[in-house]
Order: sequence, then structure tokens, then C-alpha cells
Amino acid sequence: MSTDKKHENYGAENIEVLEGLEAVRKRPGMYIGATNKKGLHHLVWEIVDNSIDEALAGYASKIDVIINKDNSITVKDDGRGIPTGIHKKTKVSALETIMTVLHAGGKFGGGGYKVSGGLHGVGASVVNALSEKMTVEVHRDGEVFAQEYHKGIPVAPVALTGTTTKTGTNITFKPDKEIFLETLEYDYEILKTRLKELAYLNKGINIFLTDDRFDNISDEFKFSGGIKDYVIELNKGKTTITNEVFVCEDESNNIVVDIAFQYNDSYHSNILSYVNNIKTMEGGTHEEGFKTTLTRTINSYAKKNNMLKEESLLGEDAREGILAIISIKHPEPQFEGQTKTKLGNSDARQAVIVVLGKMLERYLLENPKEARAIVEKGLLASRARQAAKKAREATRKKTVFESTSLPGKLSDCASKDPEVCEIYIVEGESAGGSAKQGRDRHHQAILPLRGKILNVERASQDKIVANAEIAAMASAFGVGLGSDFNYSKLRYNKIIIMTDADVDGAHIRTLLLTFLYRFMKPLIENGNIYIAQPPLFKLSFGKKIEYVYTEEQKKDMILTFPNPEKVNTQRYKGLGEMNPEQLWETTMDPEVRSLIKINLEDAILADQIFETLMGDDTMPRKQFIQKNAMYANVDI
Ligand code: 0RA
Repeated sequence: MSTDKKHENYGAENIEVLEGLEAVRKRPGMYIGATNKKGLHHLVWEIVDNSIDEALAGYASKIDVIINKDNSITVKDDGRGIPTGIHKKTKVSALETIMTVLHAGGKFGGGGYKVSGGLHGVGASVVNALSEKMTVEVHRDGEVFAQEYHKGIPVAPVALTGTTTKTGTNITFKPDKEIFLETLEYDYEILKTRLKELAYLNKGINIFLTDDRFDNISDEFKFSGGIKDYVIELNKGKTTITNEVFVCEDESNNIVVDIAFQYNDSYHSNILSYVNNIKTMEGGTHEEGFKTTLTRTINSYAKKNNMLKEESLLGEDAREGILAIISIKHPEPQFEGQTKTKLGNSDARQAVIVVLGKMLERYLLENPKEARAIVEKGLLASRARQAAKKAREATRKKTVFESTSLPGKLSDCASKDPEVCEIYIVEGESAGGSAKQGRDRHHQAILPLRGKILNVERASQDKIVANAEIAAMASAFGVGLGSDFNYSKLRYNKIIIMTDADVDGAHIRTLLLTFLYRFMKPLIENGNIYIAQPPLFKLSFGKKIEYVYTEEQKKDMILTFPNPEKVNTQRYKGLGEMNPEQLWETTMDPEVRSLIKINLEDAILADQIFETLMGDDTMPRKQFIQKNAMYANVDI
């Protein structure tokens, strides 16, 4: 590549590079998943991942992420700096190669735990191709090198721009508006949540986040305890039953295994697992290894100490109340499953078994108080499980004799084809009445719930099985509960939660999602759960009537009336205030309604919000309400 060319033309002659960049710009979804808000944020993770790798290799200790005023992002680290020498194959600077050639980054890294699965790890060149402008500055060997790119193409060769006493890499990119059509605006909270998670997962790394669009918005994360600190944070506000957090960190067969857990007094288990900093939502071999070893080691300890009569604890008994984080680093992870978030490598199972087995046995021996609490919790779970089984068997017998198993409150639809059938779960009898009259009875069923459903967070299994509202849902849906759950019996393709647009409605919705997440997860995984969106306001003047769903829409819509000052606005306090026709027109008619489909992430969030709101401790509740007050639609 000649350097005497005019700089405007620089970089336009390497056909391979251009073809690569064009491929990325033509099908950005293939490289970053989507070009929506999620894709926009994905760009940041691609760049940050490189700095994290540099930190994991032991060379960087500090990472700075800045949202600049123009919504461009700067990522700085104090690592070795991207190499700037001439690359043998491309005959240009290694820096330019890494920034412009697809998948070039990894070739230089060597060893380490480069992320090779999922959508991460496509490299800086992809971010570059999707940015209207990107600049890189490298501090290395006492010198500063810099280069600028437009849509991935270098504007000029790498230039020496000064001297320095530091080392490190600074990258700034501004996402291209031609690619990210939906939004170009970065969301501070999204960046903050993930950067905090990365700081927990990678002990000791100091991560700073600054929002230069506003004054005084910044955060700093550094956790010297790593995932142990994460467990403590997640258990805040709960009553823990083991004092000492279990931790182990070791390597087996070139796989680094990092595990921390602590038990609380709840009736469920919460296991978060990661591979190379990627959350494995669907679990996989590392989680299996954890579960097997936990059950086996606790049972063996309990037997040795004469705490078990004859029956061993089942896995679910041993896990009741556990909050665990499993984080492994694997050189070649294989991701499987529907959302490619399930680890497939069998050597990961073995590595976890080896590392955890040794350390857990020792923990139980050295912490007899903790060991006793864990075994006793498991024994209680085992007894509750057996009681629940008996209760289920009793109700099953009853339904056989009564011949019909559908709940009395259900207004079923005429069709029996699950493909077209939907069921509305409605808060309260009066809204239930409106919904029943307003619906299309051919394919829409209505199940009214009496006020608040049982708080499954605070109830043991046998209580849950015996709860009337929960039993009504289980039999109306057709799928049953717990170990009797059978997805193939689902009677409705859509299950639609319809609650008031107020705080109580939001609470009931959260309760329902938590219940569905804990006890009927496949319904969420398969996309059967929806939230109905009743309007917040009715605007009318003369013959013109419009329904709107947010304050913002109200402002805009009022302006479309010929006589804006005179528009009547009615705020709906609840579904009960709407007559059947209005309910149909605004919320239930498939032609006009808008439903929100619930995915697993939404449900997990509901579950967490729920724990924050309903846990034993009042502090997190207060903080949550203060923090979210501005987002809530509060009735005045
Ligand atoms: C390749 C090789 C070396 C470092 C890096 C890449 C590197 C990349 C990034 C991206 C962001 N920050 C980074 N820091 C380092 C090591 C070269 C050597 O041996 O010095």
C-alpha cells in the first residue's frame, strides 16, 4: 500500500477488506444480531470484550467507558496497546488489520479465553464497519499511534502523533445512522447493568462508566471478591441461612472454574451460570456438573453425620433456597439450544465436578454450622415435596370422579383448536364480566382471578398446589403443575394477562409472571404469554374518539383534534370502568389491540423486581420505589 496517495483515497484499494466490510453492512444482523437498540449496545460489548480479554491476560487493570455528548462511545484501557508493527500477510500495520479485517483480532491474541460462541467475539472490525466514524489511539513503546475510519475504511495510514509514558488502547466510535434506523441513543442503565456484571465476573478489574451527555452521571465498579461479592449483593434483603459464602476457584483441564453460593430461606433456587462472561440462560454441562456434585456431596455429608434416615435428598431438595453463581472460562465453548445459551462441552461438566467436589466437601467439614443448616433446609424441602405429591394425587382422584376438570369461573371459548384459542386472565370479577361480554366467544376464553394471587416467593410447594387460583389456571390452561406439567396439553396458544394500568395492576402482573416463570417456564420459553395493553385515556370531542396508552401519546393525539383545548379526556382507573364494547375495541380485538409478548428475560426481571419488592428487608424496597418512582404511572 503506497503512502503517497491522496489521503481521501487511502484504503479504497484493498478489495478483500472492502468486500468484508460490505458483507457486514449488507447483513449487520448476521454479525451483531439485530440493528435495533440491542444491536446498538452490542457494539459496545464487542469493544469492551477486547479490553476485558487484555485484563484477563493480566495486562490491563482499568477500563473506561464514556458515552459522549454526540452518542458516540469511547472505550479506554491501560493494557499493552494493540500492536502497531507491520503485519506480514497484509503488509500494513497490525493495528489497521485488526480494525479492518473480519476476525483478525483473535489471531494476535494467542491462548486466553477469547469468546468464540454466541454473537460476541466478532471483533472490532465489525463495529468499525457499522460506524460512520471510528478512531483508535494506541499508547505503546513510548509512542502514540492513531488512525481514523469512515464506515470501516481508513481515512489515512496509521500515524505517529506523539510520545507517551503510558500504554493502552482508546477506541471511539459513532454508530452509523444508515444502519441503526431504530435508535442511536445509548441507554445508561443498560451499559451500567452489564458493566457491573462484568466487574463481578472478573474480579479486581476497575470499570468506570461516564455519561457526558449529562452532568455528574458516572459509576465505578471494582469487586475484589468477584462473584462472592455478587452473591452477597443478590442476597441482600433476604434472610440467609448460611453465614459463610461458599467459594471455589481453580483450573482443571485448561478450564477455569469459579463458583460461589449462599442459601437463603426462600423456597426456590436461583442459579446463574456464565461461560466466558456470557450468561448461559439455558444452562448446560457446567450447570449439570454443579447440580450433580452439590446433591452428591450434601447427601454424603448428611449420611456420614447421621442426619438422613433412609431416603436421600433429591437434587431439588438440596438446591432449595440456594443462590449460586457458576462462572467458567473455556477455550472453545460450544453453545447449543434454542437461543444458543446452553453450554454443550462435556469437559466442562467434568471440570466443575473435579473442582467443586473437593472444595465443597472441605467447606462442609470446616463449616459445621453451615453444613447443618443446608442439610436441614433440604430435609424440610423433601418433606414439603412429599406432602405436595399427596395433595396432587388427592386432587387428581377428585377430578376423575367429577369427570370435568375445568374450573367453574372459566368462560371457555367455543373452539377447541389450541392454535386459534386464547385465554384472558383478568383481575377482578367486574372486569371479568366486561371481558366476558366483550370478547369474541369463538376463540377467546376468560378466567377472572379473585384479587391477588398467592405470593409464590413466600409459599412452600404444598401450599402452592393447594391454592385455588393457581389450581384454576393449571386446569384451565390444561397443562397441570409441577412434576405433572405437560406442555403438549396446552389448550390456548395465547395466554393474555389483562390487569389495570395502575400500581395494583402492575403488582398482580408481576405476581403472575413470577408464578409462570417458576412453575410453567415452558409457556414463557415458547412465547405463549402476553400482556394486554388497556388504554390509559379516552379522548373525545364531538364524534371523534381516540384511545391512547401513554401520557406522551395523549399530548400528541390531542393536537390532531380540530379544537385541541376543548377535548374531553377521561383517565381510565381500571378495566372495570370500560364497558364491554370499549374493552373489545381497545384491548381485545385482534385487529387493533397491541399485545406485549413476554420473553424469558422479562420474566427473570419480574422475578427479581418481585424479590426486591416482597423480600424480608425493607431497604431494597424503599430504594427500588425511590429509583423507579419516575417511571411508574402513579394514580393521583
Ligand atoms: C493483539 C495482541 C496484543 C494485544 C491486543 C491485541 C490488544 C487488543 C485490544 C483491544 C482493546 N484493547 C486491547 N489491548 C490489547 C498483544 C501484543 C503484545 O504482545 O504486546
